[in-house]
Order: sequence, then structure tokens, then C-alpha cells
Amino acid sequence: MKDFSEMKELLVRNVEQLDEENSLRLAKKALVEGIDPIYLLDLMNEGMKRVGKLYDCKNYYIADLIMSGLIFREVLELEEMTDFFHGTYDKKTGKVVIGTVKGDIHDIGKDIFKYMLEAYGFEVIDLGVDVARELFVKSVEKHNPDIVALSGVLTSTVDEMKEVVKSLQEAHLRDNVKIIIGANHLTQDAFRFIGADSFATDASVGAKWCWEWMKADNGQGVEGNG
Ligand code: B12
Repeated sequence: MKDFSEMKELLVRNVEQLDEENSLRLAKKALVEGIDPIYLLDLMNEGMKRVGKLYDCKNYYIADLIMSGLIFREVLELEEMTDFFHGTYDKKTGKVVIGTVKGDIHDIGKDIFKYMLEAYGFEVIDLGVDVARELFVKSVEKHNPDIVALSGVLTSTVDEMKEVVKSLQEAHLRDNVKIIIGANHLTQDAFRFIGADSFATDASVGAKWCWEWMKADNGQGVEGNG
């Protein structure tokens, strides 16, 4: 296995500097040379964190956030990436309804989680971003999924996630599904407050949870991380 340590800092720096051409070139080269696509996503994520910090301290503007999002999306859509995530896709593991909750339009983390679920063989119904709680309820009624997955990158989404769980309870659907929530800012306290069955700050950890749930016969015998 080739050692990618030299390329690592270069890629992270190119994403941080919003150099689209070089970021894509390096990502493509790394994939062709055999980098683990999950590791590549971690590197991209590191670059995005730096972009976030630069935005935080007002060196970057909203247009720069948009640009970083575009670069990440382009890497996600490289042929080697889509081949990797869709290689084992047979839709037999289980069914997941996913969406970014109301008030939030970030979708890269959600999409990465979705691709990982698909790689585990889940059928995923993606409701998109800024999803109203009523739509989550309707979709659970319509599709009868095993799992509902909520994404919310903004810290302000904690209350909305709780409302989605409450709405499912009020519609008497809560006991039919496992609920997983995901975002970098989530803590054990937020998770308890929201009332989900599991949470993850990392998409691959979350996808593993979902797979474990299904493996244990729709959740029997595997608890969440509460
Ligand atoms: C790109 C970006 C944007 C793009 C989004 C493009 C897109 N298509 O998603 C655009 C330009 C639209 C944007 C807009 C805004 N953004 Co923005 N954005 C970012 C940035 C730089 C990167 C986000 C990203 O895609 N990261 C890469 C992905 C892979 O990471 P992720 O989403 O966190 O996902 C990971 C985990 O969270 C987890 N995960 C995510 N979802 C799920 C779901 C499940 C079920 C599971 C298990 C796991 C999981 O898995 C992923 C990795 O393994 C971050 C900075 C940062 N450090 O994150 C700011 C950031 C998130 N944005 C921020 C802000 C403030 C905004 C705006 C309010 C700015 C403004 N003034 O308008 C708006 C919000 C608009 C809205 N209503 O949503 C803040 C949020 C601060 C906060 N406390 O909430 C951040 C942290 C920047 C900062 N440091 O200030 N943004």
C-alpha cells in the first residue's frame, strides 16, 4: 500500500485554499493510486474544518463556504468514489429515510452518510435539506422504513431534531423505527435531549450502527449509544 502522508497535507491545504483544480487533481491521483476513499473523505473533511475556522475568524466569506462545498461535492462525484460506494448496493439490508432537518441546508455530510448506507446495501429515501417535521412523518407512514436518519450541521438544529422525534411519537410511529442523528456538534447531552436511539459525529460510525441494528434483527439486542 502506497504511503499517502506527503499528499495528505497538500490536499488539506489545497481544499483550505479553495484551489479547485489542484484539489480535484490530487484527489483523483490518490484514488487511482489506491487511497482508501474513506480516508480521502477524512482529509477533505479536515480541509473543510480549516475553511470553517477561516470563516469563523472572518478571513473567509459565505462565497468561500460555497466554493468549499462545491469542491467537496466534485470529489464525492469522482467516478472512483461513486464506484466504491455503489459497488455492493443491493438494497436488501434495510430501509432508511434520511434528511437534513428544517432550518439547515448543509447536505454534504448527509450525502456521505447516505452513500455509506448504500454501500452497506440499504435502500435510502433521501428527503433532501430543510425538511419539515411533517414530511418526515409522512415519509415514515408511506415508506415504513427501519431507520430514520436526521442530519443537522448547524448547532441550532438540536431543537428541531427533538421536534421531529416528538412528531413521530405523536403520530404513533416512534416505536416502529430506530432514529439516528448525526453532526459534528452533537454531544451525549444533546443526544439524550433529542431522544434518538443513536448518534454519531462521523458518518462511517453511524452507518456501522445502522448495519448492526439490522444484523441484530431490526434492532433486537443492540442498544444505541445513549
Ligand atoms: C460548506 C459549508 C457551507 C455550504 C454548504 C454546502 C452544502 N452543500 O452542504 C453553504 C455555503 C451553503 C453554507 C451555509 C451556511 N453555513 Co456553513 N459551513 C460549511 C463548512 C465550511 C463545511 C461543511 C461541510 O460540508 N463539511 C464536510 C462534511 C463532510 O462535514 P459535516 O457536514 O459535518 O458531516 C460530517 C458529520 O457531521 C457527520 N454527519 C453529518 N450528517 C450526518 C447525519 C447522520 C445521520 C450521521 C450518522 C452523521 C452525519 O458525518 C460527516 C462526516 O463523517 C462548515 C465548516 C465545518 N467545519 O464544518 C460551515 C459551517 C457548518 N457553516 C456555518 C454557518 C454559520 C453557515 C451559515 C449560517 C452562514 C450564513 N451566514 O449564511 C449558512 C447556513 C445556511 C443554512 N440555513 O443552513 C457554521 C455553523 C456554526 C454553528 N454553530 O452552527 C460552520 C461550522 C462554519 C463556522 N465555523 O462558522 N455552509
